[in-house]
Parts: sequence; structure tokens; C-alpha cells
Amino acid sequence: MGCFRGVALVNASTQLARGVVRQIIETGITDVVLSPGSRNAPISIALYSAKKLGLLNLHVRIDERTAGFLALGISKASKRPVALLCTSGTAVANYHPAVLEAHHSQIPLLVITADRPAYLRQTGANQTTLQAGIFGTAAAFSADISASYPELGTVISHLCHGPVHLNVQLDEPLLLDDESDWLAGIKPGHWVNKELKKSEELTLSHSRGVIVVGHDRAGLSVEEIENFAIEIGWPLVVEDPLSFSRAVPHASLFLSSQRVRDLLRPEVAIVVGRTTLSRSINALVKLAVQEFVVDPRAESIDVKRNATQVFFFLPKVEKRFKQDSTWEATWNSFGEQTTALISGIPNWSEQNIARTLGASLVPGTTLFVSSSRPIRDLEGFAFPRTGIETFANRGLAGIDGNISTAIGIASQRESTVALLGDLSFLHDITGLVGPMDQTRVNLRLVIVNNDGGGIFSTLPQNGVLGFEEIFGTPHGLDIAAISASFGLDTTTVTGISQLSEKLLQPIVGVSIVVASVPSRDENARALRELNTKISSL
Ligand SMILES: Cc1ncc(C[n+]2csc(CCOP(=O)(O)OP(=O)(O)O)c2C)c(N)n1
Repeated sequence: MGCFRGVALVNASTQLARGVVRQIIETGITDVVLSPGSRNAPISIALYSAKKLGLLNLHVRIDERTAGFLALGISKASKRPVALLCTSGTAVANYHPAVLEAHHSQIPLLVITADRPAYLRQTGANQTTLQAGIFGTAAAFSADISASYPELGTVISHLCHGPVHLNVQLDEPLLLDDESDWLAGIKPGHWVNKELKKSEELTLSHSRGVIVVGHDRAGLSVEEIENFAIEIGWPLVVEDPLSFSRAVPHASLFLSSQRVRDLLRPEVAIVVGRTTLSRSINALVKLAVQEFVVDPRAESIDVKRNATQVFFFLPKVEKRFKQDSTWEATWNSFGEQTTALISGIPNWSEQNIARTLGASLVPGTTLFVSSSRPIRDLEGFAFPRTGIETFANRGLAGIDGNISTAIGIASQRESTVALLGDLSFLHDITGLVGPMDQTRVNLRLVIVNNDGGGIFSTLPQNGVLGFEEIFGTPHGLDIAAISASFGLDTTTVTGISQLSEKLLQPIVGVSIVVASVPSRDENARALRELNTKISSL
């Protein structure tokens, strides 16, 4: 028994749990994703009290892997830390994928795992493993705390570097033995993101340069990058064309031609963030005489990032070159020629689905896009525009947790669309299990169903012995029936006008549109044919 801030006598675990929850609220954390269990009961009960008083939004998910990605999505969209809580044992390990993704994207997740007291470790006690520090270097900070009242200041301060792990040892009794008003007078805090703004300068003396922007923009805003690019005046090559209307269209496609790359060989490339989608863009960057990288993550995560110079923030630019109008005109001309070429792609194809979706999203819509072909089809085939806010899990490009991340993002926005491959959908099917009413979510999931991993047909392993069994992995499942079994409004579309019509309808609640497409083989063939045409540009 102990005295918590002089309020009442409570058991040690309840006291500890309440201390943790108070500090969560005082830090400015507003959302917690909880997965049920016994060992975490004191914290779960304390969180519920806080929720009842309107101090926290509590999201409950039975699957910790799903919960982790839900928290990731909420944090990405709200730009605030989100806390997770689970019980001891395998539950903890289920957070690992989301923790890794959060680490590589520097997303502040406060991962709270309940544990038995340290004296029970390695004694054969039930549901007890060495879970303190289990996330290794993926956690910006790990703490293993026990009954004495913990000040979480240090723990919380590390959230600006990514996920933080708080392992909490809770001894029995686990249930509360008083009903005191322990949250009286609490003042919810306001989370302020640490701004990384230092003044470093970059002098540019060559006129033939290019600015390349990775999908997650290294966490920088579209506006900051736009202004930076306008000031420099070089062609803008982006992985996410839905955020930059002045980007050169279809650059990832025309740069796949060695001849075009040689013609467009830049003297300087400025790379904002990481470019993880197209070999063609990375090949162009390699041709540059000088490469400058702008990415805050190079300070702590990608510390071996190699470039002429690495900046952790957008530098102030001193321009010592004359604008070369023919340089930009050459880039634009390849963009225009490619636009003309892709108008010939099959109408009902994965490429045209991405292109149509990119063009038809209503301004103000938020888009989440899964890894694999969907994000590459948007990169290559969507025409540059603005008015859409885009998200993807590009930290580690996993096909896991995509539904959950999209739901997390959608819970923070009015209207969200997610474009997912069928395997990405199936991988996170438990993301659909959960009381959707707890999170106000307007989300339309568009599933491109090519019955397996379409990307592998576009890669060199296409055609190896056993390809279908070990790469293609057809599942033969009825995605629409699966989603309908979750009680979700489900439509199957098999034509581009049907899809366009659907995309224009208001997004209310969670619904699923299954875009059933021709074979993965046909898709790869269409891409090859296009590449052949591009190589003769
Ligand atoms: C968690 C995880 N497991 C495996 C992979 C490897 N992988 C990359 S793409 C892919 C197939 C994705 O299929 P789907 O989502 O249907 O998209 P498609 O390739 O058909 O566009 C796989 C298995 C991964 N990126 N992440």
C-alpha cells in the first residue's frame, strides 16, 4: 500500500498505473490503444477512468499487431504521440512490426507493456519472458519500471526520436482497492513537436540539377518543399505526384530508359527523404556528380547515409548559377511524351486504376496507399496534382498493418481512401476486427485484387521454377465475401467507369470496393510493353 500524491491509500500496482496514466495525460497524449489482458489490468482500469472523464480517447483492439499499426496511423495523422498498452508475453512481440515501422519513420509511439515483477523472470512463471528492452535498437529509449513512483520525464523526452518502450512490472493485487477521485485537478498537456531548424547553407553553382522527393518527404511539409523547389527552379521529381502539381509527370517511367537517363544526367541531385520506390530514380541520382541529402533521420537512424553532404533540415540555398530553360524543357518534354504513351494503357488495368483514382479523389480527401504495386502505379501513372494528403508506410515498406494504419489515419480525418493490394488486405484482416464505433472513421478501402503478389511478376524472379507457389501465392479467396462477413458495405467493380462512379460517392463509415483485375501476368506484360516504348523515346 502507498500514498499517491496524498490522495488515498491504494495498492502498489494501482498506484503505479495511475502515475503512468496521469503522466500520459499531462504529456499531451490524447489517444491510447489498449489490448485486453490481466497483467495490464491496473493500467487498463486507470485508462478507462480517464476516458470516462473525457481526458483520453481509448481504442480497444484484441490483436496487438493491429493495435500497433492503428496507433501508428493515429500518430502519423495527428502528429502527436500515441500510447499502446498490452499484457505480458507474446502480446508484446506483436507490437514489434509497428515499432520497427515507427522507428524508421520516427513516429512517437509510447509502447507500454505490462510485466510480472522481475523476481519472477526465468522462474517458469506463466506468461513471463524477458520483455524489457525487447525492441532493441528500434526503441529510442527503453525503461523497465517497478512499483516505486516513476517520473516519466526522461522516457517521454525520447519520443521525439521515435518509439519508446515502457515495461511496467505489476505485482498482485492487480485490481484497485479504492474509488478515489485520483484524476481530480489534472491538467492535460499540449504536445509540441520538436522543430529541427538550424541554419546551414548550401551553395549551388550548377544549372543542371534535379530535386528528388521521397514519398514521406522526410516528415517535411509539402509547402516547405514546394517553396524550396521553387526557389531553386530545377525539375522536381517526386515519388508522390498527388502532393506536388509542379512535379515532372511520370519521371519514374521515363527514367527507366538508360538513354533518357544519360540525356538527363544531372550535375547535382538534392534528395529529400528516402527514395524507395523506383530503381530508375535511384539510378538517376547515382549519375549526379554531387548528391545532397535532406533528411532528419540521417542524424539518428540512417547515420551511414552516403552523399556529398547530408542536411538534417532544409538548408538555406545560395544560387550561383543561371537558370537553364532548355534543361527544364527537356525534362518536361519527356514528361509530355510519356503522358501521351500511357494514354494507351489498357482501360481496366492496375495502372489505369491508380491513374483514375489519383485524378478522381475529391480535394480534401486523405489517401493511404499500400506498398508493392499500388504505390508504384500511383508514382508512375497518376498525374501531378494537389489537394490530397497522402500517407504510406515507407519506413520499412511492409505489407503488414496496412488496414489498421489506414483506420488510424482515417480516425483523424473527415474522409479517407486507402488503396491496397489483395495480399496487403489479407495480411491485416484483423484490422477489421474491432469496434469501429469507438473511432469515428470514414474510410473507403479500395482493394486491387489480382489474386496474389503482382509485383513479383514485374521482377526478375518472374518465371523461375515454382514461381506461382513461392512468389505469386494465389489465394483464390473471395475478398468481397470476406469483407461482407465483417458487416462492411462492399462493392465489386470490374470497369473503370464503375470505379470512377464509386470514387465520387461520399465516404461514410468503413466500406470496401474490390477492384477485380485481370491476371498478374497480363499486368506485367503491359508494363513491359510500355517500357519498350519508353526506351525508344
Ligand atoms: C510484412 C511483409 N511481408 C512480405 C513482404 C514482401 N512483399 C512485398 S510486396 C508483396 C506482395 C504484395 O501483394 P499485394 O499487396 O497483393 O500487392 P501487389 O503486389 O499485387 O501489387 C510481398 C509479399 C513485405 N513487404 N512485407
